[in-house]
Amino acid sequence: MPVNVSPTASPSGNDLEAVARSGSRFRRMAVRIPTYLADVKENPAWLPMFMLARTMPGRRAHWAMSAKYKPTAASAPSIFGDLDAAKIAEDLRRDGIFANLQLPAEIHTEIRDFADATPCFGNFNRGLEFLAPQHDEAEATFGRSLLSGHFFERSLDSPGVLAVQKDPLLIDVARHYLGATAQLITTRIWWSFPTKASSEADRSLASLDKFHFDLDDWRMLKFFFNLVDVDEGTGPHVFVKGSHSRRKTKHQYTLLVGHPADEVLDYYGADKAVTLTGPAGSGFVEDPFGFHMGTVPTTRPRLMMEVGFGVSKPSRRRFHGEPVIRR
Ligand SMILES: O=C(O)CCC(=O)C(=O)O
Repeated sequence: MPVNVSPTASPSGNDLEAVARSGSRFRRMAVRIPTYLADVKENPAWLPMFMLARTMPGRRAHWAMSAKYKPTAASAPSIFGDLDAAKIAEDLRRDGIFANLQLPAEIHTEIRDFADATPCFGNFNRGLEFLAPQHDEAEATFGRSLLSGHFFERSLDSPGVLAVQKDPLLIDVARHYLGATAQLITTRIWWSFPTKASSEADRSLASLDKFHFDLDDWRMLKFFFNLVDVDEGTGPHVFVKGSHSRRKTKHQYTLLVGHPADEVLDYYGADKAVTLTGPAGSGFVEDPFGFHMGTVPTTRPRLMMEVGFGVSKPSRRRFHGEPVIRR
């Protein structure tokens, strides 16, 4: 069954705004500075991308210069069945999102079992290692709330994760949308947990409860899969349709990628925000230059998978979602 794309009723604009406004602008930028420095050190070409890819003229120029994809052979068989990559890319160009993917049961079940049995790292911190079913005990042991649990490079120890990452539909859609140079830049699985007192910095690091756009490459595409049943209480992903292709000037000429919910919803349309609930295995693909966010689960943990594509050399550290830790 596909993911449900419903206009976002919850969390409400007001709730979102209250969360998105917490934390000063300087604090929000300061949190990211070590990440920026590490990125420019690893790849100096990151800097022009970081400055210009947020502007519509910069993006359009880069897109215009890119090599177009000309498929030569028929698509190879896919675990997603008979989906048309060119048609999905068309939907992506119009809406910024396509939400009708479903993983076979044996694949999402294997990944779920793997994620229950393999230790993850809390709040992106390799010092906070625990098993997801023991989340409450881990919070007590570490004496702090654990909002997320990442697997980093361990993600690739799951055969199900590898099967999804390598599926021919993904690269086919990515090439149709991003052009001939599309390449894999991320593969990660992670938990988000209901937790009593997460900090604004932890939520910001986990991309939760704040509309933002991604700026890890000139052009990107991300496939996401809900690996457990996701409803309103499980911290669903939210995407603002159409926000990938038109941009308020203020959202182009700023260093901040996160913006208050009222500002985002007023400009791009509250009716354009869709909440991606759905059964285990449901998935969607989005252009993450569009405004999006995860939300903090309130009832049950969410297990999520992401496979990302870009057009530049991938960052070694970000490949499995690892930010620079500020501790
Ligand atoms: O947890 C989520 O659903 C959001 C993830 C996200 O914002 C991202 O990967 O950029």
